[in-house]
Amino acid sequence: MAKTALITGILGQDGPYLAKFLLEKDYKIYGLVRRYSNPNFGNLEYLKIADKVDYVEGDMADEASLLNLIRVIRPTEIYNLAAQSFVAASFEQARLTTEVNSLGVLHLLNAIKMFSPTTKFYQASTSEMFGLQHTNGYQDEKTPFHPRSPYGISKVYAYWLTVNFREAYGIFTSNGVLFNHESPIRGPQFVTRKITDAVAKIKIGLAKNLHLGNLEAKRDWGFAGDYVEAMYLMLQQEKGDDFVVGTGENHSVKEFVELAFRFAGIPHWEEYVVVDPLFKRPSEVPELRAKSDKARKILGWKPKTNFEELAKMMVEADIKRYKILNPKS
Ligand code: NAP
Ligand code: G4F
Repeated sequence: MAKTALITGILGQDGPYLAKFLLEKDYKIYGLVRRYSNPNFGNLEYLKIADKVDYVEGDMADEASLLNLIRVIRPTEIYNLAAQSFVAASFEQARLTTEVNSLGVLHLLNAIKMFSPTTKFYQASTSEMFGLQHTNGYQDEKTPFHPRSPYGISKVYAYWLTVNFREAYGIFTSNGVLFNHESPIRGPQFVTRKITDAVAKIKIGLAKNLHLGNLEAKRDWGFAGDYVEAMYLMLQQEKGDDFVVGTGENHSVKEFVELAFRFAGIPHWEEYVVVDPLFKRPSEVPELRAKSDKARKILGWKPKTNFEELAKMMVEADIKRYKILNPKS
């Protein structure tokens, strides 16, 4: 019988890439969509799979909706990708971030325990949990947590709850501790997409500059399309476990800016970029870099797309998008 997967966060960045990957493996996909006056299926349309998903309604902040859903569909696997995932917003909306990212996971795990204890559960954990901590310049599964935002804190709760349901109730649960991953359908508020979107607009004369915060922050950036394979592989193991997933290389925001302008063929990026305190955070994570030896060894996973290829893919996609919208440019 075909495997079934419930993907929460189906309308975000990772949801569509994961759905596409699992559809190619003949899964039946349920995608959780919350009540919205006007839901946006644009990312699924971009990957040409919007009509291949069974949409189900519910909200991570509404326990009853999740209990009922799991009772009815009892999927083989759940990939919990739903979150208030924007770190900067979590400082202003800490309670909402906690309700969705922490308590939402409690609701889902309780639903599994009560109605579908053989369902395997993937939790979208994050390198933001490490915050200031590192082990010789890297973060791996043994690095302690020191989150620097309400977002990071909310994800630490969810991480440990995921571990606890494995240890206390024997449920198959795994944490994928993923480092930053991007794509042409990355949300426009995140720094890489903000940069490639602005560069494309500058290129065709629709914008004159780009306001950014901390240009010195370093991230380990990979391609979302590569990372969803690691999520899948985690749920195909004999038992649940926790894995760090990243490229092992990091780069500064400034390096990403330089590359994006270069790929767009625009010289002198400094003439366009304005450092704006509005985009600086009350507490920053200065540097993240993954040591994903465990994922490479046990899952056999490795990234396929490097930093330059990622930046080029995103710049080209945004330029193409604006050219279609402005054919005379
Ligand atoms: P994303 O683009 O922000 O997508 C998050 C999704 O969660 C959106 O589709 C959103 O729905 C949904 N959501 C938010 N609140 C919800 C609620 N109350 N009920 C139901 N759905 C809700 O995030 P992403 O980049 O795909 O990341 C996927 C997951 O991985 C997130 O949990 C994120 O925290 C985590 N993560 C991401 C990265 C990364 O670099 N991308 C790295 C580590 C971990 P709407 O479309 O309706 O707003
Ligand atoms: O692109 P960002 O907003 O991503 P951030 O904060 O690293 O979080 C992302 O990755 C996490 C994994 O590590 C995920 F868990 C999380 O859900 C999200 O997907 O910011 C990256 C860096 C930060 O240091 C930020 O301060 O870029 C810096 N930055 C500088 N100027 C900016 C800007 N970030 C944004 N969003 N906008 C700016 O103007």
